[in-house]
Amino acid sequence: MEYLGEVKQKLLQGRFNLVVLGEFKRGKTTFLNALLGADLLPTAVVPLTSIVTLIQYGERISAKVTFLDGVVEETTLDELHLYVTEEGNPCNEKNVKLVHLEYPSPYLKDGVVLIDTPGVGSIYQNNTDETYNYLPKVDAAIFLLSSDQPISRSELDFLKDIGQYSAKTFFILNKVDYLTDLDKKKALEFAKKVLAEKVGLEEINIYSLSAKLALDGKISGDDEKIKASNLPAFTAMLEKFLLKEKGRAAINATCNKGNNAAGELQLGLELEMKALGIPLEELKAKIVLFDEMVINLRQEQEDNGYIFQGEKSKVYQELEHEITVFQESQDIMIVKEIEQEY
Ligand SMILES: Nc1nc2c(ncn2[C@@H]2O[C@H](COP(=O)(O)OP(=O)(O)O)[C@@H](O)[C@H]2O)c(=O)[nH]1
Ligand SMILES: [Mg+2]
Repeated sequence: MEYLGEVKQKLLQGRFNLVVLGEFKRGKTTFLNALLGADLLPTAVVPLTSIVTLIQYGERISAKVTFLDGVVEETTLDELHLYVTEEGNPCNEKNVKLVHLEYPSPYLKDGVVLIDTPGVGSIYQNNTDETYNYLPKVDAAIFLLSSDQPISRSELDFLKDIGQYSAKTFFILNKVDYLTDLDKKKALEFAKKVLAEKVGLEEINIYSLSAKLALDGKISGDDEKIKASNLPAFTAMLEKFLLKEKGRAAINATCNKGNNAAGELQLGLELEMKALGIPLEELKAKIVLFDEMVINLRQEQEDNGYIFQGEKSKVYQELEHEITVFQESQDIMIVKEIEQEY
């Protein structure tokens, strides 16, 4: 519930969290680097990103590490891997909470915060936890699928969870440099079909691209590579979205968060009512027992009454009998005495 305060703060400051999500090794970090046009964040063939990294606008490049105890330290891009990767910071032994980067990219203007997450599904549970913990802060998501891997069960489950928070989710089918043009088309159609069927998404914005090719092209200034990567089709759409729909999406995402908070409250209340309901049930059972006891007591009282009445009349009868016997004996004695006298 406490995150509602954070959400309000974010809305007031005009911040918009655009979070890159997906399973590990789908190319999330490579894609962010390609979008920003520089080798900023470390990438690798093994599950690498272990810490959430926020990239905000800044006139000059800077990097800050926030630790779990609240301490903030400046660092450099070269040393970033010591904090944000599973290799440099195994199981987050350095107790890093977040990493903030500042970078002068036009995508980051107007309060856009690009966020790299460790992703889900790797053997490192702490990476999945980090990503899940970040979901409530998502305004819009860029979800990466990879064309060399079929969509997995955990990706589909994760997508259902994202839908509760994100106002808009863009899909990227990455690593299409592995495919021929015909296969690209087939892979794209297949991904769309699976997402529609399994996640129930009606409107799917899915772009096939090669983050690796785009990054190579941007670093080497090779326009042909950039064009072949298909990144420009995605960035054209993203720019339009950030310019025109970002505000509405931020409000929708805030509404989603409000709904979730209300849902949590309702669940809490239901649980509380249930907890109250247990003694109530017990009380009801006790009342039934009590009523039964009262009925039994009444019956016993009635029975005792009958017994008492019976006993009473028995005593009367005996008394009457004794009186009669006494009377008769007295009569006889009186008659005898009278006879003796006269
Ligand atoms: N062939 C190819 N490899 C890619 C592409 N994008 C990323 N990779 C590689 O996939 C591996 C994982 O990338 P990374 O960005 O670290 O994935 P993350 O775990 O999702 O952040 C790295 O070896 C990247 O070089 C791509 O478009 N094509
Ligand atoms: Mg990564």
